This record gives sequence, C-alpha cells and structure tokens, in this order.
Amino acid sequence: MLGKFFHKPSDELRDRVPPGQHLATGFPVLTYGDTPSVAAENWQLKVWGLAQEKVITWQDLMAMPQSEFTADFHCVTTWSKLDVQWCGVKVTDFMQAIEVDPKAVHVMQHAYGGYTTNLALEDFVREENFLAHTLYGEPLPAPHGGPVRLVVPHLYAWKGAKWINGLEFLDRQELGFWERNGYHHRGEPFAEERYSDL
Ligand SMILES: Nc1nc2c(c(=O)[nH]1)N[C@H]1C(S)=C(S)[C@@H](COP(=O)(O)O)O[C@H]1N2
Ligand SMILES: [Mo]
Repeated sequence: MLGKFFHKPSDELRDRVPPGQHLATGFPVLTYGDTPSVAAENWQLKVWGLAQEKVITWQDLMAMPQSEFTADFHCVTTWSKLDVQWCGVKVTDFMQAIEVDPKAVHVMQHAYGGYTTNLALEDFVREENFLAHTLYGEPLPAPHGGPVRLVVPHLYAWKGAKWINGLEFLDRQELGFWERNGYHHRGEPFAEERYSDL
C-alpha cells in the first residue's frame, strides 16, 4: 500500500520528463553569444511580413490581458525543469492586437542580438504559449530573456526567443539560427525531435 502511494507521484513526474532528458537543479541559463541589455521602457516588438506592420511597446504589452503560467521547460542539451512559474501575455491574446494575413503559415521570431527561431503558425498560436515578462514573481532577469521572451512549452526551449523583438509572418517555412545549424525544424521533446531532418 505504502509503496503504491509513494510510487504514483514519481511515475507522474517521470511521464513529464521527455526521453533523454534529466531534471536540472536550479534554472540554468542557455545563451548563444552575449546577453543584450534592454530596458523595459525601451523594449519594442515589431510585427511584419504577412501581417499589418506594427510596433508593440512595453506599455502596449502591459495593457493586454495578463495571465499566470506554470510550464515545464525542456532544453535540447538534455536538461528539463518542471513547473516554471511565469506571468505574461498569452499568444492568443496578443494576436487580438495584430492583423495577420490568412496566407501566413509560419512565423520567424527575431531577438535583440540577432537570434532567430522559426515556428509553424499552429505551433505559435496555442493557448499555452505566452510572451513572458515575469519569472517567479520577479521581473524576468536579463539572462533568462528579460524584459520579454516567448515561451512555447510543447517544444524544446530553443523555440522561444529570449529578448524577443520581432515576429515576421511568412507564407512558407524559413529556418532560424539553430534550425540552420543542425537542429530540427520543429523540436517536439517527447518525439525527441532534436537534430535536423531536412
Ligand atoms: N535570443 C535567444 N533566445 C534563446 C536562446 C539564445 O541563445 N538567444 N537560447 C535558447 C535555448 S537553446 C534555450 S534552452 C532557452 C534557454 O532559456 P534560459 O536561458 O532562460 O534557460 O532559450 C532559448 N532562447
Ligand atoms: Mo536549449
């Protein structure tokens, strides 16, 4: 009886850790290159491509509906962190503020510092995806992508640009930084979509 009682939570935990991943202690920082320094009041997110061009400011973002999120985080370098707590704006709420052409099927995220990462539109516009500005109740620290980053919990964490500053809507798939450098175009952790299949 006792064994059964104590086994269940660990089975559940194990089910949430994708194959080939282990649980990290703390919250590691994974950045290619330098950490840009962007003050919240100077932060801007430009929308272009197959969308009406628009610049979203920090003030604009704060005026959108705010939500809390608890999400698991999986880095393709094999560490995962469960139940990360964030606040921010749901992508589905953000989409209400912009006008995207129905011909758009992909989106490229751009970031201060030049990082890019691509997403199919159906992987971008999902209830559980969000633009995060708060981590564990504190302003998102710069090393973790502050003032604003994207979080896409159902894919490996490289699919969320830290210091995000652009969304380019596209009528075809283009590859972002890691995707051009040997990583998978989609990156679903339970399917271990780690390395390029193209
Ligand atoms: N702009 C930018 N975004 C980025 C990265 C980066 O190097 N630059 N690294 C990606 C990778 S590989 C991961 S695992 C996560 C790491 O987020 P963390 O540093 O907050 O743990 O951010 C992703 N977003
Ligand atoms: Mo990563």
